[in-house]
Amino acid sequence: MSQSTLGIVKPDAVKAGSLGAIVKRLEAGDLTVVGLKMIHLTRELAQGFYRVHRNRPFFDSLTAFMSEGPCVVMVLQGENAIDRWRALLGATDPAQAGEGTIRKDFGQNIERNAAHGSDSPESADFEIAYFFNALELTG
Ligand code: 3AN
Repeated sequence: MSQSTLGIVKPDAVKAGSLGAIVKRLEAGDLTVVGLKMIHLTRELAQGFYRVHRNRPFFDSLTAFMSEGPCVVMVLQGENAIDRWRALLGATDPAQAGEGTIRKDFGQNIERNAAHGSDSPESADFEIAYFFNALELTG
């Protein structure tokens, strides 16, 4: 079943110049980019995006990080895209992530972990609509 998922190349990875390498990984993994833009999130937009984590101890630090510089948000499509993108990302904590995964190779720590992927179809629907309207998506 073809699915859509939201990917973010986070501010740490954009600043490090890893955007192209990360996009190359997902294209090599047979995911198709159907929407993409670079944005500099405000603190409020980051808080809204991560609202499910609002009561977690890392919420303030996470939303400060996500608004510290530009990030790239993208919609990825393909068979089973949600799980396949998360497999390419690896575990949330780069120290636990498998060899050859994006977070292992580009992440610094559990917060500054290079990239994001939706974790369920419901999250993907919310997250894609948070950043994109229909005119900005080609698929
Ligand atoms: P994932 O992005 O792997 O689905 P979530 O949804 O549990 O992980 O966490 C969302 C984001 O919050 C992570 N990508 C990471 O940047 C940050 N995060 C998660 N757990 C921690 C933690 N214990 N300390 C700091 N930041 C965290």
